[in-house]
Amino acid sequence: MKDTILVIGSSGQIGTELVNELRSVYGNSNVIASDIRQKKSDILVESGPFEPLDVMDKELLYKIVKKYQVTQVYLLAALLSAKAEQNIELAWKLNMSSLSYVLDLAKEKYIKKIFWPSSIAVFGTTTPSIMTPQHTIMEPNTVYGISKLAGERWCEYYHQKFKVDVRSVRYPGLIGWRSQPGGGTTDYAVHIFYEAIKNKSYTSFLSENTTLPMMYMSDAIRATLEIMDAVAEHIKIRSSYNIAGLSFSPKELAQEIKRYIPKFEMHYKSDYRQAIADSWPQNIDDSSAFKDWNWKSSVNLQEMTSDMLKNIKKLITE
Ligand code: AKB
Repeated sequence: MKDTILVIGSSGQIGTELVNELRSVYGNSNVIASDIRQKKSDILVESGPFEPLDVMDKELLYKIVKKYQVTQVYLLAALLSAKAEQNIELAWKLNMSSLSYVLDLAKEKYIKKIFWPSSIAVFGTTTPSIMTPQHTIMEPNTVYGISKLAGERWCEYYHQKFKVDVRSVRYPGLIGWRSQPGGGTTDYAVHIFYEAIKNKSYTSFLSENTTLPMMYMSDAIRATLEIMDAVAEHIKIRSSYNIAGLSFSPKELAQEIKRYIPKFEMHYKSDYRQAIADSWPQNIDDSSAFKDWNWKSSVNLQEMTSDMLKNIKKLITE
């Protein structure tokens, strides 16, 4: 049987790119984009089906799944780390009920496969921060991190008890030019490029030496498709896999941008997001993902910087 895919949260940073990629693999009409908001002049709406959906509306979710006979769900809707701290009830409710509804869809055999992203936010200040292992101390102190850790436990539970085929990676901060991030602690690493091109200056809300795990969007999309394509028996970890890409500080990124824009000036003014970043690892050991499904990142800091600058310049001048 042909697969029909529902992407929940399709207007967000990952969704925008993932829907395009999935449509090129599965065909436009077999990938249903859905989001609570629909972007104006949204390319995703023009290239294939779009359904407005508040994922906390369980009835509507079930209706859409039945209408299109959906077989796979990519659940990307979530409140990210910084925004979640400002609305803890909504963050907990949205992040947990969406996952619980989608896991139940698979348990009740409406769908066959789920992708649900976890995050490096599952780690906390007591986690070893250098080459953070796959299995380690996990005591997150943000509502986002707590919801992702709880989500990981639910995924493993549903896999063990009900044979639900759910797959997950712990995304680092994601950097891409096709869409803007919203409400994360790692968002500075995208905003900096727009400000460098437009104003030749940027004020970072994280301090200069705050090193965090990051990843270029092309690698993140490839990781997502590769884990979903892998043979089920190879996916030994049903909570979520560590995946690593790049690792850099605001200062190192600024230095790299300066190679292309020599007049670029970087300033620092930390805010509440600094404490969140300080609780996260600096870099990640992703050897389990490599061993089980052959994961390997491919984009380095130099390649990412030049690609971001080239494409954002084009976007701004178009
Ligand atoms: C965030 O900053 O909240 C996200 C994440 C690391 O999950 N980008």
